[in-house]
Amino acid sequence: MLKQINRLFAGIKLHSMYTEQILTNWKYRKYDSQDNEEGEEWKDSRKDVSCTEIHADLLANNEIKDPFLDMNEKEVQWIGETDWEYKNEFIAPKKELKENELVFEGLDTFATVYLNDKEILKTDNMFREYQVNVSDQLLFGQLNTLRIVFKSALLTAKEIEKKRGTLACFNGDPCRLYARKAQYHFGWDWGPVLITCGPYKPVKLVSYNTRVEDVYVKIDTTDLTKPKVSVEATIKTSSSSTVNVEVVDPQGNVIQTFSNPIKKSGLVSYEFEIENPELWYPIGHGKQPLYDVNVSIPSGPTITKHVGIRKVELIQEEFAEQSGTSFYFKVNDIPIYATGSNWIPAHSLQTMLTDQDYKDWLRLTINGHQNMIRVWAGGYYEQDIFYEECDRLGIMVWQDFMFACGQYPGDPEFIANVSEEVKHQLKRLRNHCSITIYAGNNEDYQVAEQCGLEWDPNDTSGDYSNTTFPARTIYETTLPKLVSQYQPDVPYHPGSPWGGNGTADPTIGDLHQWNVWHGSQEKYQNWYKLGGRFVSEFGMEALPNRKTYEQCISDPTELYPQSETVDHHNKADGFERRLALYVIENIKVQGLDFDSWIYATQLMQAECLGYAYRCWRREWRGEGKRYNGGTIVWQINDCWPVASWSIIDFYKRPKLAYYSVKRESQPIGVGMYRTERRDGVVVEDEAFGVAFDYRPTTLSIDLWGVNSKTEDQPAILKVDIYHVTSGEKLKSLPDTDVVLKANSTTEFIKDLEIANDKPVVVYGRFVSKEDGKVLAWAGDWPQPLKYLKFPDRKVDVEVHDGHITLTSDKPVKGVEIIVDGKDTFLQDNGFDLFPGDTYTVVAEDVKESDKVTIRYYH
Ligand code: BMA
Repeated sequence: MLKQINRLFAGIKLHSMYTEQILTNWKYRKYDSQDNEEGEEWKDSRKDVSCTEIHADLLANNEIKDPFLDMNEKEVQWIGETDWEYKNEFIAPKKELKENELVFEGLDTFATVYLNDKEILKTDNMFREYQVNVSDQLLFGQLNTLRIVFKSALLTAKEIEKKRGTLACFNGDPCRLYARKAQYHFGWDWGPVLITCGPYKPVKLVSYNTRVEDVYVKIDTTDLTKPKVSVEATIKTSSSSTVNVEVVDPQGNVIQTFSNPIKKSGLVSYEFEIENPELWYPIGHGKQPLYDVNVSIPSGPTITKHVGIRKVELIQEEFAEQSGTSFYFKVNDIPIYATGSNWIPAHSLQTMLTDQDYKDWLRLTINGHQNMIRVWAGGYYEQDIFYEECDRLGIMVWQDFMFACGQYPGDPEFIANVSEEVKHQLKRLRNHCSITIYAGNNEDYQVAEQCGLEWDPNDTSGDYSNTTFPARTIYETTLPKLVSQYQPDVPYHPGSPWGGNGTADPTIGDLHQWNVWHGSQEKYQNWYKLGGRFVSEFGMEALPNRKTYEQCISDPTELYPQSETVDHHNKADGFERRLALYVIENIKVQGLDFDSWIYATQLMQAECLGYAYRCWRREWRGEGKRYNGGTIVWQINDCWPVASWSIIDFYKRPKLAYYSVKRESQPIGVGMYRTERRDGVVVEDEAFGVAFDYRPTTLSIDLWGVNSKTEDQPAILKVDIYHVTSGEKLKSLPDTDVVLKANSTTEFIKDLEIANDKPVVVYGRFVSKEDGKVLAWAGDWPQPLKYLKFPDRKVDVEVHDGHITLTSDKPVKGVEIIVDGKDTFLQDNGFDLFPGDTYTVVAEDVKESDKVTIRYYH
């Protein structure tokens, strides 16, 4: 018993005026409403875990097969249709402190909570925190039993749906729209149906006389040289006490202290200015200094907020030479081009993610030269560690509110529930300087358009509850009001996409460009025509790494491209046809063996996404001409092992596209684009051999430089032109002195005509004027790649500790390095090689003794 009591006390933080006990070691069982007392036997939940979910517990106890393996997902559907019960037995402290609260940081989702068999709470929103004062129910100094019944979210949502009607949506069972629960649990076009439940965030018993409930460090950055800081602490107290505030600069020097007596609950605030503060910048534009603000009460815990001082603005201004308005961010008055990714939950069961997983993912993000991540609306408001890392690393966060692809309700009760959710989340997130924009929803306006809901843009009354698009009230009234009240320093955008003349307007607002893959299934060579002011979604699928399939498919005879299990691990509508379409249009397939197909889809995805970044980033043309302000790929990650649009798979293995996006997002880059013309008219789709027009075409090249730094970059521009088939160098342009203008693109070559009688690859690079080092390089290849032949190539590879070097005698496309038998992170992969260059790929874990194989396009 002593041992058990020790274990029960393990999570307690003790201060004489304050104790906090996080409940761990839950028990669970199926809930039986008829025979509750003598229901099934209780089973131990995962040991020493405070946040859990039913699938994770059943898996840990071998009660179910791994839903990620093979097609087991189908066999675990009963879990989501079952009611579950969790129990925690804990010893409460002796009654020494007046107030005793149970704080539920997150319950997923339809829960009824009993303390010592008395109902104390009912919940219906996993994104809210609930606090219950239990001073009258708690057995002080004794064993208490907390029991939580989780009703099946699927069946509960279906019941509501039956009463209120089926609503329109893309992805998942439409009943999900009635459940304030992570929407991807209901299945998505990249995610399994795993409708889980449980105390997925900490449940804690807090006892106190006085406690600091919340701290907001509000910073007015109107004058960046002297920002006004106000530390607002929300105090709950039943006696008099003192609040202490201490402000520490990034070097660790205490720069402000305050100490004030308090007599009652409420808000206390302290105001001061910081002269010439150290400002926080997104990565690539400066440092990420953080000030610590410590708030405490005597013999209570200290609450620390790590805050960055920065000003963020969303710039939507008219152009002189184009219609519409810009859409880009300024941080501390500096325009920032956003290159980034969309983020989905990194696991179907959030509690199975570790802090290290989040750190790894965000490291991969910045390693890929990405400076923005969009927390997409169908998952969660992410865990604290996610935002802490973004603050630390300098990643701007585009934060959606959690409404995705649907016709959500908008009645007063639903709005009241959502308002509580949003207040809680804004309070939780508002000290994170990485938050750069809030957006109302994902694609709900698109649902309105496509499903013919009532959406009259001229109706600005603010109350749309009597229309078939009632949630417009949430996006256009509730949310902007709450953002301006709780976090006024961050811009709000009603939806993603949103702006202008409908969601597809390329001249105003952001755009989800899905006419490659979905929609009209354009060729990806046409990305240049498909851009917008800020492309917050676009993507292309590819299969994950072979090792990933070997991990999630146990039957080796299923490891082929069209097997039922491989297909099960792809949730996208029509994926077979669409993948085939884009591969067949572009890549010569060597065979339909698994490795060749994986490589073909990955090379195709890499080419496709690289093109998009290249074309749209070109439109960052400097002051007054920032026609495109950002490119955010769908999607960086996966929530299980699957073939999807991700550029890194579930097991954190980058696909080749991760690297093409990385190359196109470098601070200094070469951009190139070729145009074919017939009689001076641009040949578009016809160039692929569809047309019956056999008149000769001319070929011309544009070349530009990209510089995201705040200083001009002088360089020497070198351009070589090679015949692809023979590998012979046909021509070199004279070296030119150039200057890549700061924080913009600079055009250097416009419509340079080159002979079009053979397939040629143009190899462009900027080299440093000082030491001749290559600053950036790129190759522009004839399209489509499937027509090209690469006879007699010879690529030499040398493996050293920490790096691999490669040389080739002729131009080579899409070199993939595979380190046999281990997962080694490579700094580049899937790149091209040109004769005369020795290309070094850094790979920290690689050893000279490792066996390395390579493959390249043909
Ligand atoms: C987007 C997203 C997701 C979806 C993706 C791929 O528009 O918002 O809903 O997974 O398309 O279809």
